[in-house]
Amino acid sequence: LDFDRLKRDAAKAAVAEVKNGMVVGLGTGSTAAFSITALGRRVAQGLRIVGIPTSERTAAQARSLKIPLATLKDHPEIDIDIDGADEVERNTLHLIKGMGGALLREKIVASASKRFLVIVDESKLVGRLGEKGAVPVEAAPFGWPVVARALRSLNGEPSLRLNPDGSEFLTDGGNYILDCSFGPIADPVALGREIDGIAGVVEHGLFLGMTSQVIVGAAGGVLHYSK
Ligand code: A5P
Repeated sequence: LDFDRLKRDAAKAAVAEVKNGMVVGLGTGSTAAFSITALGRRVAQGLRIVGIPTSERTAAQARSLKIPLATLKDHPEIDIDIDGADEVERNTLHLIKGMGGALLREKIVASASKRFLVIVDESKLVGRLGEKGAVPVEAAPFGWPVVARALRSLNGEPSLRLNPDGSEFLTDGGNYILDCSFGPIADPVALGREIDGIAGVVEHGLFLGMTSQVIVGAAGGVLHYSK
């Protein structure tokens, strides 16, 4: 399967929903990057929008395509947010996000959006969150060992995210990421609440009850899931 093609198909379908005058949340990651490319093309053809980027990387891409950018101070309410995900739970549309490290800004932007469109290729659909990967947990550098210990007591296996050179990975907010494996998560809402309750946790990658629609690039064509 050509996953880039599937990601691009999903991204294009999402960008078709953007209309003149909208405030648009710009996601982060390889799938979201295709949506920003598609949006840049529409802006070049005369579409008038402003984008709120969810990472420095996304802001740089948007600037290079001359997509006008703004901040949450200008627009605390966003019309539509288009972003990728690492796992999508089929029945609930709950998500795991943050393998790209942008989860904090991504969650703020998604929470401020009237519509949150999630774009994925079909490999991201799961029966249970946690089936494939870890839950990224953003932690204040001062407190990360305490956060790691608390995550272990929730039966997670946290591992501090490192750069290829062995230094600690830093988020745009200057925090660390603990990638925490839980295996298949029976009750994501309860787990999310427990993680939220740990002092030193800045944010976690469980995006629960936030999704408006999932647009899936699949070999047989684009699929739309909403609740
Ligand atoms: C970034 O922090 C993430 O939440 C991404 O949205 C997620 O990791 C999906 O990325 P890909 O589209 O590159 O798989």
